[in-house]
Amino acid sequence: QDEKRELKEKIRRLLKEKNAVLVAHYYVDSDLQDLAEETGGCVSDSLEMARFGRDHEAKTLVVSGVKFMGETAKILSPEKTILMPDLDATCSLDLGCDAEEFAAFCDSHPDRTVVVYANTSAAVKARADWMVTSSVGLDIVAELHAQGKKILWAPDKHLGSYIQKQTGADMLLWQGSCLVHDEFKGVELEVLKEQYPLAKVLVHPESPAGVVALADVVGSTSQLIKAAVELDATQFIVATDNGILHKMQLAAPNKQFIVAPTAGNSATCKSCAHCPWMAMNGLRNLLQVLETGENQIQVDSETATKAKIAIDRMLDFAA
Ligand code: CIZ
Ligand code: SF4
Repeated sequence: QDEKRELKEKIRRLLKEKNAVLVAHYYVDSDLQDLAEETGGCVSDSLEMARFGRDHEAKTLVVSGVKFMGETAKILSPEKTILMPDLDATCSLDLGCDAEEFAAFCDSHPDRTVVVYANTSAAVKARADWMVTSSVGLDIVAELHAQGKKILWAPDKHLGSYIQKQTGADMLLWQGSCLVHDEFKGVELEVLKEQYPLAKVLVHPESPAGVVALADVVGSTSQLIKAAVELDATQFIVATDNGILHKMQLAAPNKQFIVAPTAGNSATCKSCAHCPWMAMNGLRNLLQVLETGENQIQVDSETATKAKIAIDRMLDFAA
C-alpha cells in the first residue's frame, strides 16, 4: 500500500511537471482509472478517449489502454507526444486483421463501403472509408444502409453480425473476434439467470450471438455503465471485461454486479473476462514512461493522413 501511494505521488508530480494528461480505458486497472480521474484526465471508452485526447491542451498524452488507442490519439494529435505504459499491449482484433490481407479483401469487393472497428491498426484504418466504435457503429451503418450502400465490415464478426441483424444492412464480414468477449457462454448464462431471476443482463456486442440474445441491454462500455445506473434493478449480470465493474460500482454503489460466465473460470483461464493486454498497464510502467519519455507512439504521416479521414468521419457523425 505504501509503495502504491509512493508510485501514485510520483506519477501525479510528473504529470504536472511534464504538462501531461492521463487517458485511461474502463478495462485497465482501477488504480490507473482513479489516478486519471483525480488528475484531470479521463476514464472512458475508445470514442471518448479519442475526443478527449484531441481536445485537451496538454503537450503529452499518456494512453493507458491498448495500441490502437495510442495510434488513434497520435493520428488526431500529431503535434502531441503520445506515451503508452507498454508498447506490446495490443488486441486480438488488431492482430487478426493484417493490413495487407485486409487491403486484398477490400480490393476484391470494390463496390462496398469499408467500415472498420476502432480496434484495428492505423494501416487498416487508412484503407477504410469509415472507422466506428461500438457506441456509434450501429447508427453509422444504419445511415449508410439508408443511403443504399453495401458494407464491408472488419474485424469483429460478432459485432458485425449484431449490427447486420439490427439494421438489415448488406454486410460482408471479416471473421475476427475479441478473445475476452468470445469466451462468454450463453448456456451457462441462462443457468446464472435462473439463480438471479431479478438481475438485468448487460452485454457488449463483441460477445457471441447466444449471449447477446439473453441481454436486457446491448451496448458499448459507456452505454452499459449508463444502463447500470438508470435501470430499475439492484442486480446485474455483466458480459464484458471485468475492469468495467470498478466504474459501475462507483456509479451505482448500492447495486450488485456479477461477471457473466466464461468457458473457464478465473483460476484456469488467464483471459477470462479480463483482457491480458489491458492488464499490461500498471503504475510502475506508467511511472517509468513518464520518467524516461520512452514508449512513444509513432504513425507514419501518409498512413496517418488517410486513417484520419475515416476517424474524422465518425467524430463528425457523433458530434
Ligand atoms: O473491447 C474493447 O476494446 C472496447 C470495448 C473498446 C471501446 O470501444 O471502448
Ligand atoms: Fe481487444 Fe478484446 Fe482486449 Fe478489447 S478486450 S482490447 S477487443 S482483446
